[in-house]
Amino acid sequence: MALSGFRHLPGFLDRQAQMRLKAALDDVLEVAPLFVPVMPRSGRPFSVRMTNCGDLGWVSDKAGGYRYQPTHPDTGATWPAMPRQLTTIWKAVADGAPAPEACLVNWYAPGAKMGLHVDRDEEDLSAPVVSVSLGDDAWFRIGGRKRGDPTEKVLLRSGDVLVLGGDARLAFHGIDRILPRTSDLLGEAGRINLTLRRVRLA
Ligand code: MD3
Ligand code: FE
Repeated sequence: MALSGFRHLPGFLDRQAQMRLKAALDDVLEVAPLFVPVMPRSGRPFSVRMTNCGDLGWVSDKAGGYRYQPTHPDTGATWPAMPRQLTTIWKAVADGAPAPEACLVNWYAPGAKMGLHVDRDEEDLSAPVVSVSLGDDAWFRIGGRKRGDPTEKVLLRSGDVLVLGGDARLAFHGIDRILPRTSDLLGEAGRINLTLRRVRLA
């Protein structure tokens, strides 16, 4: 892997830690149901459903585009607090970056994917993004700073953590596909990815 700031920590969470995190997320989902984000201008829906926890959440709709806001786009309620397990993971791997403000929860049903993109809606682009995978395996793809740069694929499994800092922070990346029923953690086919992010400058 040519990108210096890319760290893959396979099996960072053991099965018990994954189950505890899943239980905490069930509480988040009860208060902040999954919504369908829609692309700016085209109005095309994402195949991934989303919600958030923490002070800020990432949302997207046709009129307002990509942004962070303190409230759920459908219910208008403030996002639920970030579970303690997540701030603990951030402290362990984020190299002293200021506290995370947003946790984007991505839900992949079988067939859902996420095209190659760069995450740059955050004001603080010096903090890493920390990703936690739960449930079915997925093929993650990461390239370079330019869309045409060569890419590599990495299999992400339940309990894996990724740290995307340095060069990797502004790299193109996406999810090609999930491998339904490769994990029994969620009790149904699908995958959850959590991304912890610092949004504003500290
Ligand atoms: C590399 N999520 O939410 S996580 C996203 O599995 C996103 O749901 C994917 O891309 C998922 O924006 C990939 C790994 C990841 C997350 C953020 C990154 C890789 C990243 C930000 C910059 C570079
Ligand atoms: Fe991303």
